[in-house]
Amino acid sequence: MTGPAAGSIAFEERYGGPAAVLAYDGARAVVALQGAQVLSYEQPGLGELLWLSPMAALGTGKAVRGGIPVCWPWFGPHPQDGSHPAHGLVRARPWPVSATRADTKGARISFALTAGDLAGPFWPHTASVTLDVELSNALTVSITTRNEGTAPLTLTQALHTYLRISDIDGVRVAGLEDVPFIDQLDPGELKREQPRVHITREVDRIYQDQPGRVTLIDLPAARRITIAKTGSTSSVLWNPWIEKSARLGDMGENGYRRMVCIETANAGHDAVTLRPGARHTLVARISGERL
Ligand code: TA6
Repeated sequence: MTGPAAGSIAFEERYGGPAAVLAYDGARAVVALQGAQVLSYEQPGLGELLWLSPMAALGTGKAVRGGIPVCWPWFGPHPQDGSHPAHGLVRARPWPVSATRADTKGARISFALTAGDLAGPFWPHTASVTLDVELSNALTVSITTRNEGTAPLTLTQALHTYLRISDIDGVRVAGLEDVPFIDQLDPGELKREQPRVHITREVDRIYQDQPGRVTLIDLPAARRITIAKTGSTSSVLWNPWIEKSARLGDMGENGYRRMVCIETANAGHDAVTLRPGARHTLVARISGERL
């Protein structure tokens, strides 16, 4: 008679850098200290749910493509100065571990960057950020921003999740039907698409005013992956397709066929403004199930 499942956390070297390996009841997640970036999430009976570049390497000074990169405190190009790094300040830097917990409920690791850690030429604000990764019967990632300054702070952000799929032609995305989106490939008027999304070319869309869950249905793999969320009113849907994948150089052979990004965000018109002393939390809960 075995007792209740117990969570565990071990620190190991992965992809050339330090990472935390969380385990619970047959599930496993790997979180790099660089970028507080989830690199892997395996669910029992379903296998790996996240896509990771075959060239993934930590410690290069560049963000690793894949898993769940953290885009903060801006999403995409810097709103005022394109010379700033895309997708913010924190996805390639070390995050200090602030807490860990492993018990019969699961395994959880917390990271924190203080306002002092973040101060610098690209970020003239006084704000801190924490990120929690919790493994239980799902993978829950939460990011909390605290405005510790005396002026309002406007924030865009995303948990830039790369989902692993069997093949791009066999998947559909549900939950975005008829939701207005910014087409990053053809900016201008908001667009809408009625049916479930079937990706047949490069897509780069910021869905707006979209607080609900998004589900990726993978027919050949007979599984669905659902991203439920709170504190987020944007979802970003991205697949680089053939030409952009070649330009990126770290997608691997036909990598575009094996991944879809469904990102839990506040971006585009959905920027968040925090009064002095206020805080905001965005949560993404990723879970898979058999069809
Ligand atoms: O989330 C979509 C996007 O903004 C795309 O425009 C593309 O740039 C992608 O992110 C990846 O960005 P990265 O800087 O990681 O190559």
